[in-house]
Amino acid sequence: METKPGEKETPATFGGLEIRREAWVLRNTDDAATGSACAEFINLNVDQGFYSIFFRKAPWDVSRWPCVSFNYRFKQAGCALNLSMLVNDAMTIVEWTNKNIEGGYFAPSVVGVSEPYALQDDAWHETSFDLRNMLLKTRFTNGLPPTGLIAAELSTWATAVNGHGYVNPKDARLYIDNFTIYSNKGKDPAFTWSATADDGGYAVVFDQKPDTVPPENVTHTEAKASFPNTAPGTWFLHVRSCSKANAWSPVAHKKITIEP
Ligand SMILES: [Ca+2]
Repeated sequence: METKPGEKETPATFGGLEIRREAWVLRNTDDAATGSACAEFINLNVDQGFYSIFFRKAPWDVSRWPCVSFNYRFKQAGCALNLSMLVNDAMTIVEWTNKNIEGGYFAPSVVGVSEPYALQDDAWHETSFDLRNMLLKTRFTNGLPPTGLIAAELSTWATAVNGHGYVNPKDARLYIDNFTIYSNKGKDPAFTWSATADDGGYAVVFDQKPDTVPPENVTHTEAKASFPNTAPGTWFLHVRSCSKANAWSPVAHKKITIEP
């Protein structure tokens, strides 16, 4: 099924966050990078398990939507996972937790690393990669194929770290939030965030510094902000909420990149 420009995908057309092989995926409402829930990936097998969950099964146009990002939290150390997908029907691997073994099964399919290699320290982190750039630097150094670039079946897939097969701990837990496929093109960024009934307003700053703390003045009364005609570069949104009793929250930061 295809969506029209501007139309939002439904869960049916998205076809994501579902079981692929030897793993469970659940909705977890006890933890979240943002909001009130995340997805929980559970490894079912102790030896040689695939620990494979689809992030997104349905195809998408990589030239139009080249970038992928998500937040993650490993509850334990020791997982070895690739990000696996098909690009124009060929197996394509983005390394995530570690480098693949030289001469190993996945090595010929590696197009890049979702940098830096994943931190497995029971804290939330964000990772992102530009799949189109990776393909231009590896598989299509003479230019992209005229038929275009179609990716599908993006999932986790166990890999080996020491030549002895898959090594993810039995019952390993991995939390995922804010999975997004997107483009860095476009100069009119717009944001929304989760509001609570107790919010009286928000202090919002949009600048090019990572750690700005907005002063305690309400600049926005609704949980949204847009910044038309923003110049190319790396930008940061900084938001604090002010409760109806006039208590200010800590700052939330969100980084975005705008390509020329
Ligand atoms: Ca969430």
